Amino acid sequence: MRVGIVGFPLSGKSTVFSAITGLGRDHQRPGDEQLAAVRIPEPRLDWLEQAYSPKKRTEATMDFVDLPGAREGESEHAGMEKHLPTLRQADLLLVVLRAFENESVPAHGGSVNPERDLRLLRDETLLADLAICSNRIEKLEAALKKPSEKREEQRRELELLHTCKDALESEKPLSTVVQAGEQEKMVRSFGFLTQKSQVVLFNVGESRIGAEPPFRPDHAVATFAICASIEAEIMQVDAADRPEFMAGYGIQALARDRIIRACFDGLNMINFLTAGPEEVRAWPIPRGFTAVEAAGKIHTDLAKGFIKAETVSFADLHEAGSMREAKARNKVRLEPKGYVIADGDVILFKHSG
Ligand SMILES: Nc1nc2c(ncn2[C@@H]2O[C@H](COP(=O)(O)OP(=O)(O)OP(=O)(O)O)[C@@H](O)[C@H]2O)c(=O)[nH]1
Ligand SMILES: [Mg+2]
Repeated sequence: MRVGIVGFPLSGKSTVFSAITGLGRDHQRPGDEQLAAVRIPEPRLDWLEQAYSPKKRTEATMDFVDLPGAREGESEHAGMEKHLPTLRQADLLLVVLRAFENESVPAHGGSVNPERDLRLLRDETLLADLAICSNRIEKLEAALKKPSEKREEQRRELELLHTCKDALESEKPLSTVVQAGEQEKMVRSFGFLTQKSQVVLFNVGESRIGAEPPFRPDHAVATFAICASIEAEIMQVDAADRPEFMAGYGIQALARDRIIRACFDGLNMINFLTAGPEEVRAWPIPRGFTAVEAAGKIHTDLAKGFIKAETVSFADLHEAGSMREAKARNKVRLEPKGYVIADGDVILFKHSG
């Protein structure tokens, strides 16, 4: 799972990266792409950890990528063109919009205007995808003039790409036209930017801490307003001292946990949980995964020798207080291979071999 941070120069992308990953600016080398894995908050593990006192606790992680800023003299666009290959590899885009006033930091376009910036960024992504679409259409049309075994496949791809092109030309993101399943598979390798889920982040000034986002953008899976510079600063403080600093700024909770979680949800991922004396652990899987697919995430042997998935929802386990009591209350089910996993299921896979 990879999140790419995008935004105009000096919108605060690297500051947001710091606020989320906790990596200070002194760890970041200007001119280099930065990548860091962050743990996805899973508060249900807190309770499981207490209940099982395991040797180890393991959360799932997600990668965040910050692109290098534009060099002096480079044109003042989002610089996306140069970074397209990196962005296309991301699963989700975290869009950073400048919403803070600070005279010493020049604003893109000469003024602070997040609405305009979002429009311009969207135009850039639409155009970038359109270029890929047109290119591929041309190639496919040429290929279809010659006899080939892949004719039928190529014709279907061409049809889909025409649908994509029409959507892009009427300024619709591809997330609204490409269907999950076969269509998604057909265009996956292109890494269309407008097909990716977007989380939009307004980077507001110190005076607007705690304010609501100024507007709710269309096609965003979640929207946040944060003061990235303050949150990045607080992340540099020892965890034990953070509450005091936060209180000083009137911040109740850092936005990072909610942002990471929103990215996870935006990717349509859920966690199932395993718990025992060795380890309590969160396992990320796409929503809709079956029990046998989930077992395969842990180990291929578990999928191969799959017998049943002993399953209890976290809520039921928590309410019962222990696995023994959950069983006594008939809350623990033996699910077959095709059972569709629900978020927060606590599972023990029964297997042979
Ligand atoms: N006042 C204020 N300044 C901020 C905030 N966020 C970032 N800045 C400042 O804005 C400047 C640019 O921030 P960066 O995080 O480097 O922005 P960027 O988008 O990574 O910039 P490039 O990588 O060069 O495109 C820095 O001087 C930050 O300290 C904020 O929330 N409030
Ligand atoms: Mg930067």
